[in-house]
Amino acid sequence: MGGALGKSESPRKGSMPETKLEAKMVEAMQRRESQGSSVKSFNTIILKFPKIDESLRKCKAIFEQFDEDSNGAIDQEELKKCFSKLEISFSEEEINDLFEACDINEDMGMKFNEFIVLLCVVYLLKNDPAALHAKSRIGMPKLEGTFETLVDTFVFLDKNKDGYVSKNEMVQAINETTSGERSSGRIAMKRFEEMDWDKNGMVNFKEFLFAFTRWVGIDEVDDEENDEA
Ligand SMILES: [Ca+2]
Ligand SMILES: [Ca+2]
Ligand SMILES: [Ca+2]
Repeated sequence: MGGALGKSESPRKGSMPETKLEAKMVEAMQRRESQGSSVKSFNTIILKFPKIDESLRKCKAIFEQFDEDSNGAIDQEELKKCFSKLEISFSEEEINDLFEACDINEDMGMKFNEFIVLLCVVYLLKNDPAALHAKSRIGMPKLEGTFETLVDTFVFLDKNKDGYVSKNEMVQAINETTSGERSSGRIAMKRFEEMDWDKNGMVNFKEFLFAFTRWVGIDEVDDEENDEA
């Protein structure tokens, strides 16, 4: 592992929000972080993987419902209809920003894993005090429990509550779990590198979610059906 010496936790390098949407995401995350996390260890999260996986897969029906032309992806128009049906009130600009942010393979469509990430980001953003009275934030009460678990996990990992998970924080979380096993540092690094896909040393909530869908194996299932490349 490269010499990770020097300044402990060098402050906020690379952690400035790059887009308006990311700034909002960080703000919403920090608001949520002030409420703390019920997650006690990384292990408890791993134990929840199968349940989270199952719940997210049920999302497939929703996905198919909104993929009106059944081409395996939700395009911008389909997404707008989806939002209006779920009564998620976002401006046109916000929807476009979200779409762009979650379309990581840049094919102008939300594939299943991208759609899940998008919904979960929406869930986070809708955690505003004004909406607290609402029972359901995005019109899918069953899924929202799973989304909350994912948010809670991120809150657990983000020790300094700046809205990003740094490499050090990931190492810390894994070390707490496996108390001093020699392999744990390497596992933490590997997990972190899987999450930090733009390699700037910081993981935001969106990156975390994409990694998560990969860990539970959701993108694979989706890819089998779409073999245009
Ligand atoms: Ca479609
Ligand atoms: Ca895409
Ligand atoms: Ca952090």
